[in-house]
Amino acid sequence: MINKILIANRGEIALRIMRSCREMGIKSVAVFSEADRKSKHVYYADEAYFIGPSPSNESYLKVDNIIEAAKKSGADAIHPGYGFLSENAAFSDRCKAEGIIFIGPTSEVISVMGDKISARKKMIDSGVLVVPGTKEDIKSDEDALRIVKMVGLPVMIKASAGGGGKGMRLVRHEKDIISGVRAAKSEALAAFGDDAVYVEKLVENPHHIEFQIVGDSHGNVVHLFERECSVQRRHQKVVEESPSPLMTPELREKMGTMAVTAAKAVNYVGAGTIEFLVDDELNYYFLEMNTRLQVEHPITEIVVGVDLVKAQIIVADGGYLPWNQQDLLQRGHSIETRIYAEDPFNNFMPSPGIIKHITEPLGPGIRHDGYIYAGYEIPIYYDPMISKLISWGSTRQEAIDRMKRALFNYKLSGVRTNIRYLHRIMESEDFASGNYNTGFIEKNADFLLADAENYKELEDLVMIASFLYFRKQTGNNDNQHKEECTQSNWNNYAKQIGVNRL
Ligand code: MV4
Repeated sequence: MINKILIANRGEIALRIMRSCREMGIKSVAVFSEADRKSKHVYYADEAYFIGPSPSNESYLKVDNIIEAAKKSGADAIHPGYGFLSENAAFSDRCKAEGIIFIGPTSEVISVMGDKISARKKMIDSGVLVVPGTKEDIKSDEDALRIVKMVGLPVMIKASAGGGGKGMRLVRHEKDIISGVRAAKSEALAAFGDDAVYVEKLVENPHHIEFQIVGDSHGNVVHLFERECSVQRRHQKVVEESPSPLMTPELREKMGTMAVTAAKAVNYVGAGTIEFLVDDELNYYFLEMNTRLQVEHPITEIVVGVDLVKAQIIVADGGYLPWNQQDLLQRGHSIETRIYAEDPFNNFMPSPGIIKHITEPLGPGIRHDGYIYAGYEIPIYYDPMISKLISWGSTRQEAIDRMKRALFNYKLSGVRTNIRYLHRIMESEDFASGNYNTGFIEKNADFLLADAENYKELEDLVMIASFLYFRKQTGNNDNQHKEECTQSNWNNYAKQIGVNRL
């Protein structure tokens, strides 16, 4: 019986997991780095343990420190969230060796799926459609020429240890084969310490569509339908929606069944995601499997009406899946937008700093998974994602309208964010029509940034208003902000943004 879970993560996902723990009557244990002493997950948990300096390789990635905290707290299980140690086979193994339940798959499954060549082999042998290409890695220049010509140009050269677009190279012309393969190999070696690369035929203008699956330790696997994740910038997802506007009932049935086949091929236990590339003719190909809970899991929860974290905990504890495939239905439409502390008008530079004011959007059909609060300083050490807005509507249009309303009502100052940029995505013709693919961001780049000057002015006004409000509230006596609330600093600040008199 799981009574206490250590959450080996931070930010919004740590809070998300703790919320399910609380509903289940399970105690939660937080771990935190130096920079996260005042993070919300530390306050929300029943207990919290310090695990090291701010850089994640000295804290959230330090296996020994996390295991030590788990032992001290008497936690029965560890939930890794996403990122950090969530897809680390050695960590899954270590938990097992220490008698702690790892809420995720076994190290064997993580290893097979983490190595993209072995994942492709496994899928081919199980009858899952993969992108046409090779089963073997490229060992020499001769291999490169032979294999690429066999697959047929144009091709993608991919790192076996990669995934998510890292160490990937497009080759369109014969003269670029050897240099492309060599470059991919050295990039892969530098990034992953493993230079194995493989070849796939290029899928032109693909959609990225993924299926959520959950398996239990009794051999049951279900899928929870799809998420359309084609709105990406430099292999970072920006907006996701479910159902996919591209999907037909027949295609959904076929891809869902294939996702279950893929999971069963590795006796998958836990929540996982099968990623597919889908072309305009609705040909679909297995791309990768992610062996963790994903950032965009809420849109599945909203449309299907489930709690994926609860399901993860139940199956990790040896329980049965809480649903049969025929119980699971999609109802209405859900969209997620990822809020980043970054400046879209300055090449998406991260914008860490102290949150001066935050008004979170509420109301019908809106869920906000976040962790920041007024006075909190967003650390420079971690991912700049500060929250996720998730909308639900009975139709796609209603989900879009609610998302626009929530983005409009989301007021945040102290750091720059991509909120206006996300609003522009909702306003674009391509998104509104649902007629878009992975080329969306590039195709709409000018439109998405078009109102930079107007918006900056507006943002500055919000900054001034919230700064004044903040001063009034704190009366200059708040220690953390005492310095920046002095009159001279304020005058300086006002001058910088071109305001001489208030
Ligand atoms: C591809 C592809 C076209 N053909 N593979 C990028 C991230 C990684 N998960 C796989 N990626 C791609 N693999 C073949 N054979 C195009 C992409 C791709 C992409 C995929 C999903 C979402 C956005 C993308 C943006 C550029 C390229």
